[in-house]
Amino acid sequence: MKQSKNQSTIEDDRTGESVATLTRAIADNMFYVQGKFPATATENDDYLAVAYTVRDRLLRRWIDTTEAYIKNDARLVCYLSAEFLLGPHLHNNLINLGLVEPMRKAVDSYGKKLDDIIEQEGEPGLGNGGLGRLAACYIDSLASLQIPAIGYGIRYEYGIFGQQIKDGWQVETTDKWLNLGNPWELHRPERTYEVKYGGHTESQQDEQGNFSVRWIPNHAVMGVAYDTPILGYKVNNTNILRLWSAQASESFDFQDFNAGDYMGAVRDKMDSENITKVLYPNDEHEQGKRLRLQQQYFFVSCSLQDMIFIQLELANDTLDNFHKRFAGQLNDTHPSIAIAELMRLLVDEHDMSWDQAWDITRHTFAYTNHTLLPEALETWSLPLFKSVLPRHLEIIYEINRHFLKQVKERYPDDNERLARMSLIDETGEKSVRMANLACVGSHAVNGVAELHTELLTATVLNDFYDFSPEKFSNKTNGVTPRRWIVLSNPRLTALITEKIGKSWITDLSQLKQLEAFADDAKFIARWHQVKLQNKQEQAAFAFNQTGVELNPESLFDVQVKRLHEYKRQLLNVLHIITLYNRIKSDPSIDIVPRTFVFGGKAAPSYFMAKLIIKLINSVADRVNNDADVAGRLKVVFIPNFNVKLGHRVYPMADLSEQISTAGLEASGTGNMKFSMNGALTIGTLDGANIEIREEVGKENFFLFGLTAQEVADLKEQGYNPRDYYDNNAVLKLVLDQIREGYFSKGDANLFMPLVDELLNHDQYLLLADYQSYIDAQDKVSETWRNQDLWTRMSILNVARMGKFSSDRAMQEYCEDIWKVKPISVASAK
Ligand code: 26Q
Repeated sequence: MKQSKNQSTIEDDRTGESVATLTRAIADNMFYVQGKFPATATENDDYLAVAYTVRDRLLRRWIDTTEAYIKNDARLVCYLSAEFLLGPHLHNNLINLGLVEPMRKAVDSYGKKLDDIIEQEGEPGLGNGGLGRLAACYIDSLASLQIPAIGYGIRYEYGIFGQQIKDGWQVETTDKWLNLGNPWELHRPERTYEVKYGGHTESQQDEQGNFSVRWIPNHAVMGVAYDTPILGYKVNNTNILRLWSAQASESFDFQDFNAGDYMGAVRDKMDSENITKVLYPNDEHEQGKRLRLQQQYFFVSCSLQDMIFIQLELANDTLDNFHKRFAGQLNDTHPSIAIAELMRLLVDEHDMSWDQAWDITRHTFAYTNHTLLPEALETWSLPLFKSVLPRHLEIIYEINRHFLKQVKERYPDDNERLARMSLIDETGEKSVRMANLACVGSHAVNGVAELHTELLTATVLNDFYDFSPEKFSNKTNGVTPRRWIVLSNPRLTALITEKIGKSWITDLSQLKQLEAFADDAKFIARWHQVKLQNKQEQAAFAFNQTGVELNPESLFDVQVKRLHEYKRQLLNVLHIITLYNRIKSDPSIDIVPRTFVFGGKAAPSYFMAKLIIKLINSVADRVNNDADVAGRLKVVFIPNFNVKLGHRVYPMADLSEQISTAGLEASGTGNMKFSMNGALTIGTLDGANIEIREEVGKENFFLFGLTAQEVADLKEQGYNPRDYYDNNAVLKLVLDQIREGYFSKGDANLFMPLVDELLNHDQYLLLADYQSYIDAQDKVSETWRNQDLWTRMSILNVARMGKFSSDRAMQEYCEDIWKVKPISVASAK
């Protein structure tokens, strides 16, 4: 800051926070960073100028943060994740800086609207769904809690595909998110590492008889860092998200292998850069794709080399203390090759003994599991693995040898157990079991909700739990209240803050204070008004986008999440058709008006999920255009559900659909976002639903369906879905209609696969839960008729959601697993 002679202060253009300075800074960035002036500026230029102005203010804090962490010899969390589903940055950063209102005025002075500029930002869709979004919430909380942390991941050139709906079907488009430039990232070419692939290994012995292994790869790729600053809420701490981008390694390919073959060399270059080209759009495991393994190893190797660089060069420490410097968290098994890679780096490249390296590795890593579906556990066939990572396969064999020796000592005559716990699956096509590797190479393993952790330790990871129960713990997921309340629901934020102040934003348990107003008629009326205004705003938006007219007074019944059979969007459809049939058989029936909202992407190769999307849109067609319905039921499918649309959807919902088959949804996090925004939940006893219901009170939650235990028992004794079809005339009619083409203009083939699956297998027990679901929905409607009661329940839901802040989750990881402490960063200004 400069001081002028008369002592009045002139703010620096890049750090000042007054309206006048921000106004100047916007023009300055437009001119000197973008080379534009008002007459040539596009809407995107307006956005970029504001974004650069915000970024300048982050960079100041980022430098202060790095200095503070180095000075304090900080212990660092390294969150390794193949996905970070960030959502747009601008609004979030303005909130965290406390600069929304000054920036609004600065933008006003150019005759523009800040809301339009915020809307202009696209989103980095570098994730599929829950797991990727969780990583984004966690890095927000870590910065807000002042925990030194780095997020490590992949800078996909194409993120999750865009979804269009054409004739009711999902059509995919590519996500060119970098096309208009990304003002939030900094290219760090000086942080570039080599990543090797393929080839073979050779062992050698030196004069002392020491054995060592040399890996002779046949290919190498360079990984270049791109850093995005992640600022905490109203603190100076600015952590980094470091994403790796693949670049061809000229020296390697051009000189060593391709002399004389210029075209071949260029092709190799293109192949190299393919590694970070595109995000795999499956949110459950897709079997054995070479490129996927290359991606995983690529970002893990870059990240570990970077951590070693930090340890040796920035912290001036030794590798003996690596595990004291870093807590490495593996977000599912996707980065679990890190265990073998750290061993390789320490033993092969830094000459450490196997035993010391293993000690360091185990103390460095911890593993979070996100799935119970046994078919979703990651494995790699041995031939594929060996051809991509021959040295790592040897290391995994060696880890396995040491490990199985211990197992054998503990369970001398239990060969079956040995076979189950082996890192190598020898039944059928031999493969590497990444979950086993992750368990063995980590000092802590956790599930993401209480039920999930219970089932994990009782089923898929039971042997590992038996072997080392002390490693296992539960860490129930959470979501960040900054993005999922403050940013997305300004009306609710204002009302809450008016009543209880703003401490809830960083201590969500403070919402408890709202309970005192749950019976206050005036407060109830205002709460109701907030929800209604949110619905009106989104109804207007939807009308604008699609021409569909929504009734804001109707009950907004919402299910947004990836399309999956186990998430049972189809059960929701069965309910809609049931209501429709009630109207058809008595058009004058008194029925609660409902708007059914769906959103979510189906993996492009997932036939059944795509057919469910088509069914939703076909039912919408029929219901929305039937004169008998008279607008009392509306069905809409929001195309391309993403973080940005989430900002609109959660605040407008009255009812949150969390209806997965019990025992299959590890946690769910959308369930938390809805309830925090005042929606009531209709749900099964699955994932975090159970804990949400415990917190908000069972009288404020619409429960239905079989428990996980009952599901298992029913399957055990032989489940026959046809029994339910034969014994329930209402259900029978619904299924017959779908089958006979009632929703497909007479085409009796179209939806046959869906009905066939329900009648012959019904793997996810929709028919078993149907009646219970309908009964619960009827109770929902009944409750809705008493609007004051409904609103009271809504208030109590929000008041009691404190537990589900990602701040709480991160604090638990910090204390129980990572053993890291906050470091507060003073302002340099
Ligand atoms: C793996 C290998 C190859 C290709 C793709 C994948 C892959 C990618 C993404 C496998 C799984 C995912 C994502 C899984 C996921 O999002 N799981 C969800 O995690 C949430 C956060 O813990 C939970 O709330 C959800 O219950 C869980 O389904």
